[in-house]
Amino acid sequence: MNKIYPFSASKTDCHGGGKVRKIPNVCLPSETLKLVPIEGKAGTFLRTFSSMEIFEIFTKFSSLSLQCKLPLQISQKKLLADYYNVIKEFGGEQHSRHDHHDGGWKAIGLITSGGEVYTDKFIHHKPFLETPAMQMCPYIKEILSIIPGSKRRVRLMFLEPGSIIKWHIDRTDTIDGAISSRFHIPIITSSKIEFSICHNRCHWTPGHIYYGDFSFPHQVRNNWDQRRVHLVIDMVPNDDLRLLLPEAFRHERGKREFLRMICRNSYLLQYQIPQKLKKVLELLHLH
Ligand SMILES: O=C(O)CCC(=O)C(=O)O
Repeated sequence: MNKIYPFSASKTDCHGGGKVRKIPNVCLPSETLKLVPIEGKAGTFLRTFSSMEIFEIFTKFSSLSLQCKLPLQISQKKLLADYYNVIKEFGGEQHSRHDHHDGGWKAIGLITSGGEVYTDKFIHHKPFLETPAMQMCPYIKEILSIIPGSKRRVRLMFLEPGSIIKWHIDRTDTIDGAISSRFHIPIITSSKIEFSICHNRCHWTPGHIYYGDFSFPHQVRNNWDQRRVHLVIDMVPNDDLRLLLPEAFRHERGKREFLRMICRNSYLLQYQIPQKLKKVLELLHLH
């Protein structure tokens, strides 16, 4: 964590003809400047905020919750059995948003636009269909049948050891909208994974279904020495689905809408615009 060290110095350190004189701090020679850590509550506060992104500070200040658990129990054993069936036949293919990861983010599609295992984008006029990999997942089919509403993409998603999913936003992935909402069921994971949606630290564990609002900036770091595996289910938002979320979470919709706009703009300024400018400069340099 970053340390905050304001400059401070003694007022009697500057010497003039052997006699110690009191002079203002501004003319002290640099070797007399000392770094003093700020202690107490102010120090803790500054250290915490200096290590955060601006959008994290907004959601932390307003105590905005962007994740919750659904009241449904999942059998970890049955889910693992489906996963092992699938990986006997299929490997993962890299996520097509290469700007969002370092190469270690992969997926096997169980429901995709068009029904091909390795299509991870929505293709206009191609409906969401089960892929051949879904035939190996009797338990996942059972889970999907108890979550109310239409399914969009359903994927087994991997994050390889040491890999990173960089801060990014998925604009339309929110239960507050009308297009898509994302649910995760961890299959293989560890407490060493660092997963954040703005300032919310997501310690998601197997045996549960979680909702996360991925329309806010989020990132994942796999600091573990094994592959992290999640089942990721994208659903068309609907009221039955919303009723599965805790009441307090549902009631924060207005607050989320306001902060979503602020966090998106902060993300654009901090990440997206500089990245785009860099690309333009690289192109100009090449030609
Ligand atoms: O795998 C995760 O936990 C993050 C997922 C993610 O970044 C995404 O779905 O856009």
